Amino acid sequence: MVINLNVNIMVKKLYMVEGSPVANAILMAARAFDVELELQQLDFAKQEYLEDWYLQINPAHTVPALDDDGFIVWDSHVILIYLAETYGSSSTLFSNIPKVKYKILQMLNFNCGTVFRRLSDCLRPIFYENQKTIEQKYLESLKDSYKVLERILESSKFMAADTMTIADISLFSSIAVTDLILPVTDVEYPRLREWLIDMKNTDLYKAGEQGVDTLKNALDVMLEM
Ligand SMILES: N[C@@H](CCC(=O)N[C@@H](CS)C(=O)NCC(=O)O)C(=O)O
Repeated sequence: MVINLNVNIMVKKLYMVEGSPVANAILMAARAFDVELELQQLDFAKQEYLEDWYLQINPAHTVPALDDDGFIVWDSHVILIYLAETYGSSSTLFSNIPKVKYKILQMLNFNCGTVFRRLSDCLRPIFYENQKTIEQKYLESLKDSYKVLERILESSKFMAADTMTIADISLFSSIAVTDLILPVTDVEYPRLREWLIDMKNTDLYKAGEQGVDTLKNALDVMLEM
């Protein structure tokens, strides 16, 4: 009798907080690549992310961080690439073709350095300083991001290619939340609105929807909306 021992029993643990847009991106990608994750929620109210044990995992004290059987990767954008290259070889969400790959990396970087950072500028004062309103200057910089993405969607159906890639997952994880504080209107940003709706209609969103709802509920309370 031959017993198939080729079963993946390695533990993949994701350190996260429910509602984090960047953690949501990983939950959606894990669904896409059929990767099972054990979720470890950090208690942000108690600043668990600053505790010594977590700084050993992620010296930059951010979530998400992935521990794949002892190999630790942090920063959602890098985790997305790691999951795609390690578990998504048959998927079209990433590519080894240089000109496709660099477009994907470009847009992941745009989310990391611009869209998510601008979203954080809006959210940090609310969650860390109990502010009840979002400063106009932060909303203006979000508008600029919308305009950039609208322009990008003039020449491709998705953010980095004509098919969905991990860049869409990453940017969607931000825009699904920015939409709550600065609606992506059909009139001003028709392509971005259509992309947002298309992304919400994917099966992947089932893995991220709860996180968006959690953040929406928290914002409703904090902003007394
Ligand atoms: N570029 C990072 C950003 C991660 C990030 O800022 N996560 C927030 C939660 S949404 C966090 O952990 N904040 C705690 C801190 O900055 O100390 C990524 O994509 O993973």
